[in-house]
Amino acid sequence: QQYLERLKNKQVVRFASQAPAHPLWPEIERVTLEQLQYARLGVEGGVWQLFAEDGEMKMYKREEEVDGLAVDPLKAVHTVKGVTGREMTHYFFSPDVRFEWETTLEQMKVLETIADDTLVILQIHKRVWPASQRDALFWSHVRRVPNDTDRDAQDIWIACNHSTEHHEAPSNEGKMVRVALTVCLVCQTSIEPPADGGPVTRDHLTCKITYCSVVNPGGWVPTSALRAVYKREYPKFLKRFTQYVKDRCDKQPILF
Ligand code: 6CM
Repeated sequence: QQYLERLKNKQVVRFASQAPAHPLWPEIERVTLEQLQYARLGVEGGVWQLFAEDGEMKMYKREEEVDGLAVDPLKAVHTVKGVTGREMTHYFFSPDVRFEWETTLEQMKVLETIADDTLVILQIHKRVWPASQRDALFWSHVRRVPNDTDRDAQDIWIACNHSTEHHEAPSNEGKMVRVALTVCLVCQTSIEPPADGGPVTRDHLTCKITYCSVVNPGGWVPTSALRAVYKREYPKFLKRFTQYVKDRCDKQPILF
């Protein structure tokens, strides 16, 4: 009994984030859990339009405009072998490796470390002609979520990015147009245990991924040009990012 108590406390310490003390926390908690529910909804029902497909990867969009600006919600599903959900979301969240896979970036700065799992980040994206250059200021949070629908299944991992404000980067300064974004990457690992009862290796892992994104470009941009950029850039991003994580994890111990 004492041992179980100690184990429980150890886990609480290990998994508790320092973020709950921060004023942004209620929003981080709400948006992250909303995004998780949203990602888990299927793409059936006729509102989602398939616009890109490559092997296991499928990308869907809904064409929507706000004040004449395209803000098309995007949802992508993918299945990647040999990695875990924890590894996927870790590399999506970690600013240390962002330039390894994010090709739209010019500069990036961590403005605030709220906790190990929660950051405020300012990004300057490459200019795409004929539009003005864009920046993005968002909090970024990663967490493990116990799988309540199937207790035997692996936990779910989510990384969530959502636009915010910060005194170090007011949006009305400079010539950048600030985009507004809500993005999530939700991952779940499944393990096909070896028939001979041997150890689980990367050959026995499959990671199911859902990536959702809504970006408001924040200022004038021709809708058809924006949609053409998204059609090219989103599949490129997801293929490059997942391949990066596979290569990075290969020959490394598995992080469940
Ligand atoms: O989710 C992705 N990346 C994350 C880390 O960088 C993060 C950032 C998302 C920013 C997306 C906004 C890009 C701004 C694009 C400029 C629009 C102007 C185009 C003008 C066309 C004429 O969540 C991957 C994001 C992949 C984006 C393709």
